[in-house]
Amino acid sequence: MKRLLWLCPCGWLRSVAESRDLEILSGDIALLTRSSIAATVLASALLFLGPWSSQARAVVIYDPDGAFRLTGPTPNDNYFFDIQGNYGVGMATPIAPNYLLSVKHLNVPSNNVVTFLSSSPNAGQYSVVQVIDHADSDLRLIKIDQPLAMWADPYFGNGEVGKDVILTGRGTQVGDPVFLSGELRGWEWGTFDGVRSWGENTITAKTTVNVAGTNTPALRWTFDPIAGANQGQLTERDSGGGVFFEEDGRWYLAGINAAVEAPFKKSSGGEDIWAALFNVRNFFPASGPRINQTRGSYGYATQISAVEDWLRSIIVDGDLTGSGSVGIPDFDYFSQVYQSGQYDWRADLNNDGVVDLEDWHILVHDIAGTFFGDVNFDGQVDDFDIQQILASGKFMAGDTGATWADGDMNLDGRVDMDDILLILDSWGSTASLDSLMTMAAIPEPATAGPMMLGAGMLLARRRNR
Ligand SMILES: [Ca+2]
Ligand SMILES: [Ca+2]
Ligand SMILES: [Ca+2]
Repeated sequence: MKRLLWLCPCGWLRSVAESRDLEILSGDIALLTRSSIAATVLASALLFLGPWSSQARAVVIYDPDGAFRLTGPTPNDNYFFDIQGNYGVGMATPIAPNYLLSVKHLNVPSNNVVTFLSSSPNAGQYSVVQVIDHADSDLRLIKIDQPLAMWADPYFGNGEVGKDVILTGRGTQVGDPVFLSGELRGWEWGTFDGVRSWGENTITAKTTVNVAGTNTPALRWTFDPIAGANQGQLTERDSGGGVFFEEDGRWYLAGINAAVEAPFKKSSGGEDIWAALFNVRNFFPASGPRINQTRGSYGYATQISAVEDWLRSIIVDGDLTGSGSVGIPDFDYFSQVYQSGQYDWRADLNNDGVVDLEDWHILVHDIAGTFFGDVNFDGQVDDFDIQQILASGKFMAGDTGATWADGDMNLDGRVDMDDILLILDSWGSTASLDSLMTMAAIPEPATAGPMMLGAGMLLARRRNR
């Protein structure tokens, strides 16, 4: 493979001259994909050598302008490009209907916008109404004015190291190859064009990097010379792009692109080389002694799991639909989450790792400030609620997909005596017990008797408290 790289005419690599005024580990960064370059080189070489069957990456390989990045589609039905918005020259990733994560160091004005691709379920432009910068990392939380259709699950576990990840960004084209003592070591950062790209890598360490004046908790990977694996590295202006991995069939946002190791010098005090190197041995860093290790350059993303408490303190507020208030739509959303059995961190209101009826109680009582049975959401549990339940016609009708407004209080899709028990527990002083008894008497005689008895027992219990 390396021999083929050597033999290859490399005239296809773009020659770029661009001013570089970035500081180490604080510049805007971008992404290029090494193996696609290697594959292109290999393909070029093989074309001279004999018949060549095209590969899936051909669309990238043979694009004359961005030929050496994977510019799409991304894996999983373009998920990674659909879910992210453009923010300044970088990107932002939503983690709730109305909150996105990006980076401080892009210095995007606070009144900016986030724009999604027209192909995305989130398609359109959203106004930023608030930015909240994290005090001890490069992260910026962005609040927008309208709820999105799709967002990512942030990763709050402890298992990042060893995970294969998807890197995403909007960075530069690929520049000139970089040689040291005649040996290919990587490629310079090319022209910035804002085109999105993606690649793959593996998280190898948790560390901290100095970005935006903070010691940012970070996930680290290396740009390894692995052909055919979409091995990616960040370059200029990929800041804010998401780093994702899959676990148990679900994709998680593990990090936000923050920094990349650059520049390098061929001699102490020599010219800065802004490049993605797959072997940094015998180069000099921006300052300091010659690097003795044989390794790829490092890339870094801010570790989302390190800021879980911060995110929860802002986002986990019961407004599950991102409407700006808490009400029946949030109850219905919670019901969907609960019934699906899937974990939604925003619905885990007591932060115990599960979404269950304890969270439901917190949402209805503590956050929304109402009671089970207040189906018309006026703060009272009374005759009007019972009338609404009766009018919906779902009482004792089996599993009808009933919602809060129908009278389903325990989130099983039915309106039955289990719900009546919950309603009895919050029965208001203005309510008429007759209406509740009328309701409980509706079923056929065969079942009405025990139910009446049950209701009577509960009422007795309640009075005795
Ligand atoms: Ca919980
Ligand atoms: Ca009510
Ligand atoms: Ca129910």
